[in-house]
Amino acid sequence: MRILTTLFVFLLTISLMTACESDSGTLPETDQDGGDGSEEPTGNPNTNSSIVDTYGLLKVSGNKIVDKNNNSIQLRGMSLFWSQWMGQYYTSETVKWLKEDWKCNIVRAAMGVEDSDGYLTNKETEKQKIFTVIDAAIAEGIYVIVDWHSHHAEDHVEDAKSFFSEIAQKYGDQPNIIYEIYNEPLNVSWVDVLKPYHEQVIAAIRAHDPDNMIICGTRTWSQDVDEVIGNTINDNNVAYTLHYYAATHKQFLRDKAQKALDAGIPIFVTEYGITEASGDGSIDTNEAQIWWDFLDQNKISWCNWSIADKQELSAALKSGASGLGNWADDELTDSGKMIRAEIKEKNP
Ligand code: IDC
Repeated sequence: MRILTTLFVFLLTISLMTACESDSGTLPETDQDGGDGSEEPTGNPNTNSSIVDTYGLLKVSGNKIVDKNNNSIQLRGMSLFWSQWMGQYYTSETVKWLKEDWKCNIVRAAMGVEDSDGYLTNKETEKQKIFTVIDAAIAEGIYVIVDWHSHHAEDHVEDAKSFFSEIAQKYGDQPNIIYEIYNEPLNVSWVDVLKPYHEQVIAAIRAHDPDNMIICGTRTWSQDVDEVIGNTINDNNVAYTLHYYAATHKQFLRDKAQKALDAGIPIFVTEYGITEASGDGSIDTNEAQIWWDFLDQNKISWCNWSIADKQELSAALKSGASGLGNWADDELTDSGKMIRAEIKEKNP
C-alpha cells in the first residue's frame, strides 16, 4: 500500500510538471525582431511594447506607407521649430512629453541649415541638438524625422551628403529613423536640380543604411508632388513631401496631392500648419478639418508646425513654456490645443 501511494504521488508530480512545461510553451511571445509578416499591429497602449516595436521599419508600398507586416499605417506628431532659434525644445523631456501627454508617435527635428547660426555656421552645436532628439525618440520608441530644414539645399550638396552619411552610420540600424533630405525647395526644376540633388544624398545614405525611409522635397515649398509622376527616384523606400498651410492652401493643393496619389506616388506630410503660409495671420478651422479628413482617408502621415513659443499663430506654445515639457493647458495656444486634441483622439 505504501509503495502504491509513493508511486501515485510520483506520477502526479510528473504529470503536474509536464502540464506546467506545456503551459509555459504557450505564453504569448513578443515579436520585436522584424517578424514574419503574419500578425496585425495593435499599438496596444496596455502592453509594454512601443509603437516602433509594433510597427518596425516603415516602407513605401504603392502610394501607402506600411509597417513591418505590410499593414498600412498613419503617424501623427509634431515638428520642432528651426533648431538654431528654438533649441530649448530639443530636449529628451520635450520628446517624452510629446509622446506621453500628446500621444505623438513621431517627432520632426528641423535642423536649420543656412540662415543665421544654422548648421553651416555651427555644425557641432546644431548636430548635437539633432542627436539629442534622435536619442530621445529611440528611448521613447517613437519615429523621428531628421529634417534638413533648408530652402537652398542644392547649393550645399556636399554638406548634406556628409551630414546624412554621419546620421546613417550612427543610427541607420534603428527603425525609428526617417530622413527628410530637403525641407522645401523653391521654384527650381524637379528634373534638372531636385532629382539629381536627392539622388546624390540618397547614395550617401544608402552606403550605410540600405533600408530606412527617405522623404524628398518637391518644387514650390514641397507642393508640386505631381511633378514626380513619371520621374520618380530609383530607390525602393522613398516617399515625397507635401506641405500645406490650411488658411492659404486649399482644394487646389489637395487636387495636386490626389493626382500624385492616383499615380501611385507615396506622400508624407512632414509639415503643415492650420494658419496662413506665413505661419501666422489667421487660423482656418474649417479648412484644417477638411485637410485632416483628406489625410485620414488616404492614410497620410503628418507632423504639425510647430513646437515653439514664438508669438505667431502656428506656434503650439505660449511664450515662456518650459523646454522640459509638462505644459499646462493654458500654456498651449489655440493651434496647440487643436492639434493636441486631434493627435490624442486619433493616434492608437
Ligand atoms: C517659419 C516660422 C517663422 C520664421 C520663418 C523663417 O514659422 O517664425 O520667421 O519660418 O523663414 C514653411 C517652412 C517653415 C516656416 C513655415 C511658416 O518650412 O520654416 O516657418 N512654413 O512660414 N513652409 C511653409 C510655411
